[in-house]
Amino acid sequence: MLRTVVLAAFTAGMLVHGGAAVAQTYKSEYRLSTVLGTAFPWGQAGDRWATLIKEKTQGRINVKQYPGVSLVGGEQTREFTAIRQGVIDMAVGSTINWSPQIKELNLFALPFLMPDEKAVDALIHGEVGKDIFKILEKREVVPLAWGENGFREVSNSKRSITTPDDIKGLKIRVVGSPLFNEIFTSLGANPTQMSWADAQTALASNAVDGQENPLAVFFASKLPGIGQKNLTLWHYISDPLIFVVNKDVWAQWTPADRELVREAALQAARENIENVRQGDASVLAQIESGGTAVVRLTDEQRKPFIQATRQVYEKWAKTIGSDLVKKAETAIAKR
Ligand code: X2X
Repeated sequence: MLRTVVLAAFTAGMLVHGGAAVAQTYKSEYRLSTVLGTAFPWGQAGDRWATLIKEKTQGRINVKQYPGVSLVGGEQTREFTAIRQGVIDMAVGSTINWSPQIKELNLFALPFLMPDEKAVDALIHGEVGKDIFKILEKREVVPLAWGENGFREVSNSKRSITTPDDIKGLKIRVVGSPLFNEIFTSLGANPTQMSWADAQTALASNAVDGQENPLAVFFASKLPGIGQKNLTLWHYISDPLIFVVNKDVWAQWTPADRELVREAALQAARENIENVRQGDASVLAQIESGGTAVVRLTDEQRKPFIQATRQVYEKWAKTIGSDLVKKAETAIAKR
């Protein structure tokens, strides 16, 4: 019904008033959800997408960003459901946060699957990325582009981590799917699941000892200032971001505007990935000069971590789908 009205308005608008008639059928504001705000590459990505949409559509589509997943009261693992329900119109969301609803997204959290940025690119810009977009389309959202939160490194307030033994007994905050609990349990740690908002309070009060997040998040959240003085670069997983639009919202827009929203997403996502990757070196330098002890694991030092988590990897590969995991492993081997 709505679609018919929009199309009719579009046709009439084309014939009679140029683009003007179209705008009347659009919402006055589209709500864009992100977990992090503009102090972080993730929030900047959402902000940039919104700005580009406004520019490209000459104001026909007006997007407002809601950071802190405030549209779902900060409960980031409920974001995907809220997009489907139309509580959220569009999002730049993390594979981790949506993985409780879409089991295939756990792929990116298989421990030590992606050793470097080229491996990430082999997935998101290859067949695997296309397969996952098809899965999202079946779940009634419109996926437009892949961005990046980044490689997740582990920090804690107690001691340097260079071997799995060092992580034993540490209380580590994790998020998202049960896969994270299993990874940290396999390493002998004591994982506890909570939202990012709660995590910062828990870290500050020493209710938990550690956490894992990309360098840009660690730094801009000022975690060293709340006692997170030990950081280990182990590159165990990288969390891609996905730019999506609710399917009914998408259907409201004219084909020409949809194309502009897609172009805007692709551009914002490209810039986001560049920002994260180019920013990492300077962020790391600032972390180190601020007094955080940084351990860089060598390939040799990573091996016992890979071994310790291997059973979890194999178990979850079946949950995710062995074909998809094999496709990912092959794409990474060929990178
Ligand atoms: O909660 C986290 O750790 C964060 C901010 O990285 C995500 O939303 C996945």
